[in-house]
Amino acid sequence: MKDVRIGMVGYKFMGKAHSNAYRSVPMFFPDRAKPVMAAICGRDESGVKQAAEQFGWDGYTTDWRELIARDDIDFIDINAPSDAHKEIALAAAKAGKHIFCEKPLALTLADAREMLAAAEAAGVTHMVGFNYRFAPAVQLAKKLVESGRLGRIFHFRAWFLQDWIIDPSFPLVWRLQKEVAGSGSHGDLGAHLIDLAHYLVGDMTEVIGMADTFIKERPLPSSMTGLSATGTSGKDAQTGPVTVDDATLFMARFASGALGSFEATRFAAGHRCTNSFEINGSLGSVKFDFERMNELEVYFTGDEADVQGFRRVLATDPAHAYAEAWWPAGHTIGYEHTFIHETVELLDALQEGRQPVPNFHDGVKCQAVLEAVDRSIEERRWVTIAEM
Ligand code: SOE
Repeated sequence: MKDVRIGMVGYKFMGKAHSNAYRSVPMFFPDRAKPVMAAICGRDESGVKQAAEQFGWDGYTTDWRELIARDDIDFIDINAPSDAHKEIALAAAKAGKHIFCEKPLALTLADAREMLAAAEAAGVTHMVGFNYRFAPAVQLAKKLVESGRLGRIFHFRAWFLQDWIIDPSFPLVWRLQKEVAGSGSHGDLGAHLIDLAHYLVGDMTEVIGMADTFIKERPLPSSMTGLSATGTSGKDAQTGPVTVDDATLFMARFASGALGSFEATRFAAGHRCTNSFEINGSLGSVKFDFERMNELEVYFTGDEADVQGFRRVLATDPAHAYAEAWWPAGHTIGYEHTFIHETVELLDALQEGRQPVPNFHDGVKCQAVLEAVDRSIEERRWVTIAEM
């Protein structure tokens, strides 16, 4: 089995999560191809050098074009801010490199389609980073839906709640600037919910939404990393407009006939990373909450009347996806494992000469729903996905 040599663009929050995944695969999935951490790229030389040393990369550069030009690099991992995705992906495809790109795939649906077309024309492998699919409890939900054990699906109800920008003095980081992030809670958090809905229940046909930006002006940042930042203050204080949504809610109809409701917000006090969904079918229901990501609550209508109720299934048994690679049953796993499993899917796909799932098709599908919701808000009407 051939080693897979990686060049990675971006080294902050997602860069750390991906680096950890590359380092962990050989230890926990030794039968897979080995990811070789060839080089990383970032704009700030001292920052990228320090990250290369800390995360264990063989080298670093401040110019992503250098990574793409290298013959000894097989695939490019793009986890820089969203406005950088398209240019790097197009150049990588042109050079025949396989591509892994963080979500949301692009700033617009048109850009996402261009990225997919370029990857397909080049015949390269493409993957998009919807990591929550890879939680074993989510895979169990998928299995229960797909095998028909929940019966006909009536409802998909999902909410992704965070609270890290409630303070009006929290600075205007890149995630709050439309030209860099594309959108706010909608593209950052809603994108995950949309992808989970596609994965678990299938395509949507129409949507209608509402959104708001509660804090419209914020201090400019003086420094930021991950989700933490400090703002300019005192005599240096400067502010700028928030150009993305703080919260977006929408309703959807699925092609299967199921009804969906979605809520993404960064203003839900006390909720740090509540990525949750519930699916209700004619034979039962499931409930997932990422903050308790090892568990899936399951209810079956067929249970005896005297023991009916939701049961808590701990998805750590050998019966559950990826569980055997980790610890004895009941010994739980965490956020970082979703990225490790995602990497295993990418490596398997490369090995088997197929596209991984989720790939740029899924990225485009998600982007179409994101944009349909935006259009429905602007035009105050139901928007069909077919018209996008
Ligand atoms: C920040 O809102 C963030 O880290 C998102 O960017 C991720 O995609 C999500 O998984 C958790 O929250």
